[in-house]
Amino acid sequence: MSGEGVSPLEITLESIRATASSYNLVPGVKYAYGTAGFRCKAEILAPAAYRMGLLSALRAKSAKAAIGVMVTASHNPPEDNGLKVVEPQGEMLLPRWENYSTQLSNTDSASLVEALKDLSEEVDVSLTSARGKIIVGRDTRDSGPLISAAVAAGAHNLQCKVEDIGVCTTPQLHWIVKQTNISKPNTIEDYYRTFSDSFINLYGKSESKPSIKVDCANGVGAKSLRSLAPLLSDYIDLVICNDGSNGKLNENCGADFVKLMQNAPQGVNYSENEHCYTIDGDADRSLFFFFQDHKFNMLDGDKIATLFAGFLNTLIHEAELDLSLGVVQTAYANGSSTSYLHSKGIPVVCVPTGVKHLHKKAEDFDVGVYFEANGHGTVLFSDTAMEVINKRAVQETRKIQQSAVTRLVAFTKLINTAVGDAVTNILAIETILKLCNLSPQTWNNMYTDLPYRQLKINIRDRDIIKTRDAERKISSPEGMQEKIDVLVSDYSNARCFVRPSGTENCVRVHAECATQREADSLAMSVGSMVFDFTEALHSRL
Ligand code: G16
Repeated sequence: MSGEGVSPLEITLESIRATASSYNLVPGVKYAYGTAGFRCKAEILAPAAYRMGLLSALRAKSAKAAIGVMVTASHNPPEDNGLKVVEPQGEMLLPRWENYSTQLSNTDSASLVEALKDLSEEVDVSLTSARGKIIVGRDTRDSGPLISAAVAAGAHNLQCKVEDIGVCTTPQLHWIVKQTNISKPNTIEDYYRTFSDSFINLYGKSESKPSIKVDCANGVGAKSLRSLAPLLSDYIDLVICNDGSNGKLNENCGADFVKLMQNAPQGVNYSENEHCYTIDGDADRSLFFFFQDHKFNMLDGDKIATLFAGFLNTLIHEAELDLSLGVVQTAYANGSSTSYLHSKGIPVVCVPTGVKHLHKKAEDFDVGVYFEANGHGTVLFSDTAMEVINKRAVQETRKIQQSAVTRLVAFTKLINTAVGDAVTNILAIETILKLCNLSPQTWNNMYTDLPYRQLKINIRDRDIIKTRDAERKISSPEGMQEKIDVLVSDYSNARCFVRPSGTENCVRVHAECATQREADSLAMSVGSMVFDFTEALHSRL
């Protein structure tokens, strides 16, 4: 349709009608914006990706800013893919817009124009309003270019500018979106320069140059570290393992595998006491590990949180700053980590799984340290904190206080505050270990993890399980929590919870006990109870 008398809105709607027919819904597929966006088999993702292009364009128009769309399924297998939408300040998509995303992604092509018109009214933004901008990035999956193109097609239908930055890590995209919206240097090269400069500034030279091994899960983290390594080569040797040249993404390696199996990734030839890390498929989580007397030791997100919180707490006290510091965890946090933080007088808050929940809660503190046990996390500094720290850095003349506040300023620059970043967190951990003269053993011995076991259980419909109390209890189906309580009561000092995954088609069981054998046994009994319970429910339907 063209010619005189045709309104810009009609032209826009017509272009949607024309494109939508190439992205019809797949019969029987229901999309949902889960723990971290959409995630499913890549072959069925394009219709949702196209609709997310439309929705992100609308979000960009409503925010009058750049919005990010990351095409990744992170820790999932190579045949999956997913979408994470990034808000203007680098945060996760707002809950209200998550709901719109789920609704729109399930709207058939014929109803799409009407649904968009309704949505534009609801959010009070014209579909033809001034152009917004979408920045699209993707991980290394083969399906990435196709899914990115579907996102771009949706955004173009709403005349939204699309900048495809190609293969990048999820945290790089978050950082680029944030930097773009505050008109600061915002290219991938700027990212490498910013964080390598910050690292060099705080880390300084050492007599010997340590070698640090990183299991990159055969994912995009390898690309990032390869770019960073030469910039840091006078200070540390970054040894990249599982770079994707000889192995499958997330298969027998990567942070999710290591955390779940409590074992070393394949493809890393370690030396005793060497600093090793494992990151996930899109490089937004990292775990530390080392071998001592050939024994594998993993320091997870909880240990990283205690390291960061302890370091920052000391600096805040030494600098005599009046700033609140707290740690945000989820139900997966090891009980020992929570007790340890309490014993140090550091407040701890528990929220449901998902970076979006932790990030939001961490904003309640001047300095909010948030980590999931699986390695997602970062540190947030409130505007007040930044003001206080930067002002004191200029005014302070006393030696100890000045040194502490100088380190604080430098640390704020080493952290990717937009979102948890596996790569910059590695640099921050290495810096703290060096400045505090901490060996992996000393760090690890700060507290001893309670033995735990995590299981994935496949049931017919994970959505029938609803939780409460930050996912520590089941609210429905009725009677299931009571059964868990009975099973837990057979063990001393035990806890166990069950929750539906928001990224995989399974429910997760987490059990923590006094011994590994008990944790294994409790997880197994709860897992099989959940399976039998839900099967019985289905047979009654
Ligand atoms: C995503 C989220 C994390 C969450 C993880 C597992 O991580 O960003 O917050 O812990 O999924 O979630 P669930 O247990 O609901 O499957 P990633 O690294 O896969 O993007």
